[in-house]
Amino acid sequence: MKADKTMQKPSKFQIIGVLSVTWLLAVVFMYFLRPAILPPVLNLEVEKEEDLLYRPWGNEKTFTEEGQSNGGELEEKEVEEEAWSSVDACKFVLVESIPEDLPYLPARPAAQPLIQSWMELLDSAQDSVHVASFYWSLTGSDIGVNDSSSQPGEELLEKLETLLARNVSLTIATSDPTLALNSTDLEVLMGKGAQVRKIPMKHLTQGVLHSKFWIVDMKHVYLGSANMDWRSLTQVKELGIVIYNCSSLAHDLEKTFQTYWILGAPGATIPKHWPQNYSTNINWHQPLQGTLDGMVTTAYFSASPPVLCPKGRTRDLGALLSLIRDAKDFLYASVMEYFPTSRFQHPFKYWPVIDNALREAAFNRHVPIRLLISCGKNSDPSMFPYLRSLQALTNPQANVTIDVKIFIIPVGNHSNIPFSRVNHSKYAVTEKKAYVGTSNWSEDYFTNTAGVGVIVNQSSSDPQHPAPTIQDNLRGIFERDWQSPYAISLEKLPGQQDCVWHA
Ligand SMILES: *[C@@H]1O[C@H](CO)[C@@H](O)[C@H](O)[C@H]1NC(C)=O
Ligand SMILES: *[C@@H]1O[C@H](CO)[C@@H](O)[C@H](O)[C@H]1NC(C)=O
Ligand SMILES: *[C@@H]1O[C@H](CO)[C@@H](O)[C@H](O)[C@H]1NC(C)=O
Ligand SMILES: *[C@@H]1O[C@H](CO)[C@@H](O)[C@H](O)[C@H]1NC(C)=O
Ligand SMILES: *[C@@H]1O[C@H](CO)[C@@H](O)[C@H](O)[C@H]1NC(C)=O
Ligand SMILES: *[C@@H]1O[C@H](CO)[C@@H](O)[C@H](O)[C@H]1NC(C)=O
Ligand SMILES: *[C@@H]1O[C@H](CO)[C@@H](O)[C@H](O)[C@H]1NC(C)=O
Ligand SMILES: *[C@@H]1O[C@H](CO)[C@@H](O)[C@H](O)[C@H]1NC(C)=O
Ligand SMILES: *[C@@H]1O[C@H](CO)[C@@H](O)[C@H](O)[C@H]1NC(C)=O
Ligand SMILES: CC(=O)N[C@H]1CO[C@H](CO)[C@@H](O)[C@@H]1O
Repeated sequence: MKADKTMQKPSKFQIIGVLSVTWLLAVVFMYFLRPAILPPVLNLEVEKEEDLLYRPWGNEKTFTEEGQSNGGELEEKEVEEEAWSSVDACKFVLVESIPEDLPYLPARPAAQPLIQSWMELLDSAQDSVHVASFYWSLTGSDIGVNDSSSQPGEELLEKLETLLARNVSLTIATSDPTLALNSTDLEVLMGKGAQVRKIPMKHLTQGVLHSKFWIVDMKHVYLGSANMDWRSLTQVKELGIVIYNCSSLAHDLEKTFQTYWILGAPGATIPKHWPQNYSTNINWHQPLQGTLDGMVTTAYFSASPPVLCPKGRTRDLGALLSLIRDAKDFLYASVMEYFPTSRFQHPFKYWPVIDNALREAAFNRHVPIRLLISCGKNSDPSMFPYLRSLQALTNPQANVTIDVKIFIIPVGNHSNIPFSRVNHSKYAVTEKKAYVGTSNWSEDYFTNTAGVGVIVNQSSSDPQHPAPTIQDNLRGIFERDWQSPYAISLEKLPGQQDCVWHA
């Protein structure tokens, strides 16, 4: 991989001539030699949307505008240095929140209750807790609601305060501006010694910090759809993953946390080149790999937007597209919103990157696809035509299947609680991999918004006694929801309460 090395170090040579020669050589390599040596599925970390729009799967494009390697490339030596640490057990557990009063959702299969896992993580903390969250709103009074379902959130806030009393440090990165204008959670915690930085993502990228993850004692990790919001514990459907006893992945995610932290310093700007110590060599090309309980696990984190991906970090979009491209037997995805457009940049722009990948998987490779999308009182009904368009591709004669269902959580007697009773999960699962992320599937989430994802592949190392893998468990949860009475087909949408279905 000699040419790759040349690509990684051009910044050392300031002479333009050298740069262009290197670039030319590299282009020659990328276009003519590399496809011959490497498998044809490597074009994941695509730099420019034009590439995605017009040549989604064709060419190898691994340069950023600065002419730097996109960092997916690795040197064997580096990889050895960061091999799965021998003390790491790395146990992966799915966690979820189910809104109160869903009597027809089967009790099994189920992931661990999120609130229980969060409380246990905080109880176990001895040294440090790092939290990245879009916003904080852990008490009912934040939004003027007096409801018993806010209690778990309030208990969580108290638990965080006791953490500080136990001399466990608490470091928080959150988005600025915030949604939760009335919340005093952060002031309360700062008063007790928490370190807090508000990351001005609007100023930096015209986006928000939408990531939601925890790093506990630099060895346990939580990542998922839940905000630090009491409604995420009792009123919103959420899905996440906890990785226990895994310092290698915790240290890796900490690098992403540090990208936020540094941008929260007064006057900070996004570095053109992130310093070397923010780089990673745990990524799509080279996930971490380990064996525990007879299970071989590979895993890596992805991040967005691209400007917050130092060298080596796989972009969230690339991770998602690779998952779709790899799928063979099935692809099931649950997302809150589905728009093949931009959502926040005006005028809205068509952005069929994920849409095309789904259609391609269904049409070219006959992968059966199921999408479970949420609808609540605050949903935007203009997404339904896009979903109907996807579903219209279904053609049994051609063995093409794209099924869409809408998950509607009955509001019931919870109408006093605004912006809740929706499915907020964001995950996808194939026979090969599980992806748990924080992004809605529309353009902005991948181009301006800070988000993270984790991609896990497990396989049983003991074919005699195969234990269920993360993919099996996530598929089970998806099927539970898909077959529940809360999942409504697009045709039956008109007339449904608790969902804004009028297009
Ligand atoms: C802030 O609190 C006031 C008083 O409780 C309430 O009326 C208002 O709706 C709250 N604002 C938000 C954004 O929740
Ligand atoms: C909240 O509601 C309970 C009963 O539902 C009541 O006892 C309590 O006083 C209320 N608290 C506030 C702050 O209104
Ligand atoms: C916390 O640290 C402070 C200062 O180092 C010390 O005085 C105090 O005893 C510690 N408290 C606990 C519970 O360890
Ligand atoms: C993490 O490791 C500790 C110490 O080896 C062990 O006691 C604990 O059960 C492990 N946690 C999980 C969730 O496996
Ligand atoms: C990288 O090194 C700088 C300078 O020592 C330090 O301030 C920063 O926190 C480090 N970043 C990471 C991700 O380790
Ligand atoms: C449809 O495609 C799937 C996936 O390639 C394949 O397993 C299945 O046998 C095909 N069915 C028919 C009827 O061709
Ligand atoms: C809300 O409805 C659920 C069942 O639909 C019921 O169990 C619960 O008691 C009700 N709560 C209130 C406050 O009415
Ligand atoms: C998803 O999109 C909706 C509508 O644009 C937005 O309100 C919500 O915050 C987004 N994301 C989350 C929380 O994933
Ligand atoms: C998943 O892991 C197994 C064994 O660890 C490996 O053989 C397989 O190639 C992996 N699959 C993917 C899609 O990475
Ligand atoms: C608790 C939570 O994250 N709620 C979100 C539900 O979805 C709405 C948008 O429909 C968001 O604004 C809320 O933040």
